[in-house]
Amino acid sequence: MRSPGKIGAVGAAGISDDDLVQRFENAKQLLLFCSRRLRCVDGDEGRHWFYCSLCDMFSPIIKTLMNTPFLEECISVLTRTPQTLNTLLRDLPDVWTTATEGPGTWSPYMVIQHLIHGEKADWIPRLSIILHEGTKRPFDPFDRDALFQQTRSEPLSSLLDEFGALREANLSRLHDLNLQPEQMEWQGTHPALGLVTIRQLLATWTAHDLSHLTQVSRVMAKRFKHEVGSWSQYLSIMQ
Ligand code: NI
Repeated sequence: MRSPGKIGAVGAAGISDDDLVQRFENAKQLLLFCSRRLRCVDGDEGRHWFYCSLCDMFSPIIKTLMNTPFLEECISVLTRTPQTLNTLLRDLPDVWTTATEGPGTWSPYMVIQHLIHGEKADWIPRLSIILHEGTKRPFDPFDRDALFQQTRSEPLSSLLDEFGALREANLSRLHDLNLQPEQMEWQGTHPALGLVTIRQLLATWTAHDLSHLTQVSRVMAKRFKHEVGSWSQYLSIMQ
């Protein structure tokens, strides 16, 4: 294995255009097959060197390819959300999972219903519309209250299972799409917001998970707003 220091020397010595093109192609292959194992080890004008532990080799990556780490950042959170909610909520007494912040607000149970709806109707379907129809066809409106019109009676554990299975299937589809860096800027038409990009859609999918994790924690904490007494003023989540 060559050391990062030696790679710096290779870069300083310069390489032919043909060699650079070949290395660039190698880098793209690395990104396709080994993106979880890539580690940035050096950088210089317009290029970053990456080391892949699977291939035991280094490759230069032109900065325009740096979108793929963004995709990995999204996937690293999106993968964890079902297990985070599972750990937090499964088998909790119903008083925690059915609590709300008052009339018209959601309980943790309802948040899971909403996340299930998003997996079915929002993220991947909208990504698919952008990929296949671009800006021509606006996304179908996402009715965030529609699912609550049909009351679901199954236990929360079933909903957690369903959310986990849907998320796993959607991340598998995302992986199979093999999105290329330039596709991150492809645009679609949101019915209310107008033009949005694939990059923004994926970032929103990720931040939306984190937003609802915050919501679940807040709803649960507020059950004890009065129980904590004067300490309430020290807990920002109670405000
Ligand atoms: Ni939401």
